[in-house]
Amino acid sequence: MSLRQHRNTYAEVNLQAIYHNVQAMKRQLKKETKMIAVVKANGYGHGAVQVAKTALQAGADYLAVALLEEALELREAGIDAPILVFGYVHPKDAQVAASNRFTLTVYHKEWLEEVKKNLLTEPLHIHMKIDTGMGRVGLRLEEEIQTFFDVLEGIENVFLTGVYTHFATADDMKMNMFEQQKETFEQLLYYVQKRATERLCVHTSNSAASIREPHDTYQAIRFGVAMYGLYPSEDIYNLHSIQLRRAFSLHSEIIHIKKVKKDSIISYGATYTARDDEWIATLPIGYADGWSRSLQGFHVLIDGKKCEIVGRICMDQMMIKVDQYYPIGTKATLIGEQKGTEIAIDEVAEYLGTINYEIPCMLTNRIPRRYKNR
Ligand code: PMH
Repeated sequence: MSLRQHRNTYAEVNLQAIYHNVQAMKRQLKKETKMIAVVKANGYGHGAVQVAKTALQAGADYLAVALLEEALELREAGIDAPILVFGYVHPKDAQVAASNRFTLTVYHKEWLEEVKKNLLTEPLHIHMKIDTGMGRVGLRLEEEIQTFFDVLEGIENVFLTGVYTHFATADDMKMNMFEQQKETFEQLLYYVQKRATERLCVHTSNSAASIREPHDTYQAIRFGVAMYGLYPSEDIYNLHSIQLRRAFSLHSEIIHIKKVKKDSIISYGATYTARDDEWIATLPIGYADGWSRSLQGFHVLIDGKKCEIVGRICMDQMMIKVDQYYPIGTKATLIGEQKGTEIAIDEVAEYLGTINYEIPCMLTNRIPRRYKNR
């Protein structure tokens, strides 16, 4: 899309911050603990290839994505590191995974039975997923684990090299479900290790668990949201045990400005009426960019000052109320810092009633990502 070079609305991703966050986490881990950098969903909206390269330079050992397509994107960009795919990959695509040296997540004996029908020309590594309470995917019972191994042992070229689970409440210091999941995992891990033929890479910790208990992590951690400089929750932030740097900011510029008379109407649905004679500026960003219509009433920064988003947010544009005339081309910051004032991703998330994870992910690929390395 040629828009990528020409648009004056863009996200800026500070790769130096990502580098810092990887190293800050690594310093807290035991020396032998590996780091799996989670770059699914286009690196949580930051750009998978650039984040992956930066994370590897900073000392991450593996990458993880959700989809086969996402893994292929990394390989096509020349990234050679081991890649774990968290999500479901159809058995017919096992050969593609094997040829590209991807590690797949498996939690069905039926999946193995399908793969068994066609001999893979290269070895395929898999990690077993155990469901210890998240209720999403994974083996839950000892019997399921035993039958999984029964099928696996009859298949050539498929090797179990790891086992993992995922926590539902590691970011919430009050929930003891975290402890229960750890306990369930320990119990089921016993049966897995008893039948495994090689030493497994065991991993359970997401960002929250890694920050809470950096020394209690098995062989690897899966480092996601904190790598991007976002705390998984207020509880984790309040531990004050790691200083993260935010990597993402979002900018646009004024493309039109006018003084409207008191009682003038702004935008679709006539939901805003000027309370006075007011300066109204237009910014070229809208809900088709992922800047949700629900952000009406929130604010952006112009000249370091918070300016209200007035009227309905349109598909490609929105209006803001400014305190004075500003020339066309004046920079607007929607996320990030301007003259010492900041709009954090967490504030946008709170206004929308969601979590910080969702904000960079929801901004579509109409918004080019620019990379800063200093
Ligand atoms: N491991 C798995 C299996 C995950 O799904 C995720 C994030 C992570 C690790 C990293 O978690 P973190 O970003 O909290 O460090 N998965 C998701 C998800 O599915 N929805 O929100 C986050």
